[in-house]
Amino acid sequence: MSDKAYALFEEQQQQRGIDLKQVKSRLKALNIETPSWGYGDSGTRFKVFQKTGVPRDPYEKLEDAAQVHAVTGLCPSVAIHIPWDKVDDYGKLRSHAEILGLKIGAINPNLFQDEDYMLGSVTNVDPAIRRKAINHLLECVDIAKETDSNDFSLWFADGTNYPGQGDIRKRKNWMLEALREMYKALTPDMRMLIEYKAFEPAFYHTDIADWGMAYHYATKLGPQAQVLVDTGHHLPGANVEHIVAFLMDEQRLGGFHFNSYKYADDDLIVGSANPYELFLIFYQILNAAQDVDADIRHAVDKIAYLIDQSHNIEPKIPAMIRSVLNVQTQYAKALLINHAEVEEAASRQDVLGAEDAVRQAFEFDVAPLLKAIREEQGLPADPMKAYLASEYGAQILQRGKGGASW
Ligand code: PSV
Ligand code: MN
Ligand code: MN
Repeated sequence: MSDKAYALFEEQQQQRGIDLKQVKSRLKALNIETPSWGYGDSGTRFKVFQKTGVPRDPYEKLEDAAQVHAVTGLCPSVAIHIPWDKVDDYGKLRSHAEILGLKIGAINPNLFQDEDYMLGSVTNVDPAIRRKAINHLLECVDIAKETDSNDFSLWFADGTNYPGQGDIRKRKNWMLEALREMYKALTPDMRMLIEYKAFEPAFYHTDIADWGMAYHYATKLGPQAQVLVDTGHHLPGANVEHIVAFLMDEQRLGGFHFNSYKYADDDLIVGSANPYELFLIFYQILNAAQDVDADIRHAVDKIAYLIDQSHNIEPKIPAMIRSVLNVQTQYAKALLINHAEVEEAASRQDVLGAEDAVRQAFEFDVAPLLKAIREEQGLPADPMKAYLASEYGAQILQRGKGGASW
């Protein structure tokens, strides 16, 4: 792609009244956290396929994550999952991340893989199991102090498979009790990002099934609790961008787990099935970023963007690079929306004009823009190509099969 392509793009956007300086600086500020579990072996309930070259421990997961950051410049932090990423010395893990130019990001407590949790963790009818689950949440707060992490992504598999199996109202209150105890243990910079999911593994009811329930707990707890929107956790047809706009307006949108789905929690590469949805999510975020209310604008700056995927048939590092680039591409497109034009058409009640003003931005080819910012940042013009041309993919094959898995 030539500089001519960028010159043409620049001219086009200037004519549309787009401030490219601002677009570029926003693009350069974009950070997308990658998940440690996206580098390990993962699968479905049918099979976890073992790949050659998968990291054998949390240290190697960070090494792979560093490769993604090196070629994209977008991923300076890595979320960890406890106990999948349990180590003896979290200070050492943190130093390892720092040497690699990374930071340990969100801590994800795991309250779904222990035999004791079959009928629930924090909502289990047995007080001893509830205690054990709360202790794990508190242990994660201690780990976060050692890794210098501020965010917790809290997803609970708790729910029931049959009517009558559990007392839904009692479980609702046990959930709040557990969250309250964890909230009290937070330091002032920490945030609880409460995730919801419509169903799976529980199929009759899930204790935090949708954004309204997550929002309820967040407001009961206080300002350090917010909602985490995992794009794969909705029932088909849900308008995710509406949820995003609503939560931002309430200053309770803490972050995202990005992935793509067609049917349910498919955990596929973000932007692969529905890139327009991702673009429209960013449209809502950028709309809030211009709000007259400074508190809403500041809340937008604090949104955590995380990938939450399990690559089970595709090679892990390139799959992660693909995801991150898909997010960057849709964000770049959304930055080309002329909000004044949308608003003007909407205020004239020009339905088609308003829709056109939004969609137009999606239809631009942003490749020249992305290439230009990568050049300015000293990054490879084509991150995927650069990774594939590196020796790293071949080197890690020495690790053999049987790497870390969930
Ligand atoms: C659950 O489906 C989820 O999306 C939660 O975020 C977990 O922490 C993650 O997957 C990994 O199991
Ligand atoms: Mn998730
Ligand atoms: Mn999920």
